[in-house]
Amino acid sequence: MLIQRGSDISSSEITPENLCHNRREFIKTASTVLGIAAAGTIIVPGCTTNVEATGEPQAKHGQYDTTEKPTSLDDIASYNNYYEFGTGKDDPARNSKNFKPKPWTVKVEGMVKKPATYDLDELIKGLTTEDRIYRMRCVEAWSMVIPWSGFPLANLISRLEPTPSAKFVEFKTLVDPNQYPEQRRSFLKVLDWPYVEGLRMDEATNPLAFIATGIYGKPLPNQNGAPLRLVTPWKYGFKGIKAIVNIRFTDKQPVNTWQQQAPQEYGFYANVNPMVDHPRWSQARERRIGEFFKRPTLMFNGYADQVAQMYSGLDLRKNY
Ligand SMILES: Nc1nc2c(c(=O)[nH]1)N[C@H]1C(S)=C(S)[C@@H](COP(=O)(O)O)O[C@H]1N2
Ligand SMILES: [Mo]
Repeated sequence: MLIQRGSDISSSEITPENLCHNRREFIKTASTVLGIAAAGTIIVPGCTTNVEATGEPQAKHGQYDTTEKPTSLDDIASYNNYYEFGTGKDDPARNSKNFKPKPWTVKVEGMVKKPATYDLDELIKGLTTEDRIYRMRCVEAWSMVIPWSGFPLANLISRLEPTPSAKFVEFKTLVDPNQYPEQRRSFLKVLDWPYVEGLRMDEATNPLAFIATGIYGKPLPNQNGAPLRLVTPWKYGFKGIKAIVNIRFTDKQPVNTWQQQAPQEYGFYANVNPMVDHPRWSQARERRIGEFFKRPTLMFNGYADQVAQMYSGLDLRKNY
């Protein structure tokens, strides 16, 4: 199989893009030199996105960050898939205004040395927060570039100490009909609740697998999965389960929600693959939100260098 490598991504506009993406450094420097309080919105010349300078110490441009222009916070937080709040793209923003991401508990269970119901603050206390600017490719053939903050899933997993028998990790979203309008329906349900996702253990501990708690250096908007959601940028967006309340370690491959819903259309792996079309549409191209023309979709969403080796023995046509 031909695998397009991350380094093949067009670098035509790398200079202006770099200028924008080194904006944190730019803002810090500008703030110091010009004596601007590092708090308001600073518009970096030549960048089309307004950038918030939070005054928080920010990590440097990291090895996993894309240099592409991030999608605006406005688009990231107003064009969503979160069926618990409704199936329209604007339903999550509208219907999640009163959602309560705090207090929050996460139940850790299964093949793990430290099973417990943790308060979220306690669960993630001491984990170092990082920024990751990742592409996100929805199976519906649109994409965004999102500057997440959070921590590698591997760091959380290692503190929970799964036993050697654990081969997969399964996640579940909150069930709360008081907060999620779609969970109040007793017939014509759009999905079976809770929303479930899973990863093989090697995928879950791959350095790219990330738990996001923020976007653009601010807490995660409710519509994007507050207070914590999974991010696996080489997989279709539906693997990125939101508002996680349950983490279970198991030796059996989990049945994720979309696979259970339509097994002929969605599988467990959901690796981005431009050569395997969805039964009802092509996956060869995608529309970047905010852009007009479609662009080619890259194998593993451009992350082949980091993830391809995990699937070397796997027929990616069968294991879609
Ligand atoms: N609980 C839950 N998680 C979910 C979904 C959902 O409907 N419910 N939708 C998924 C899909 S299809 C996508 S593309 C991403 C969208 O994430 P975003 O709204 O933050 O861009 O969330 C994923 N996580
Ligand atoms: Mo999606």
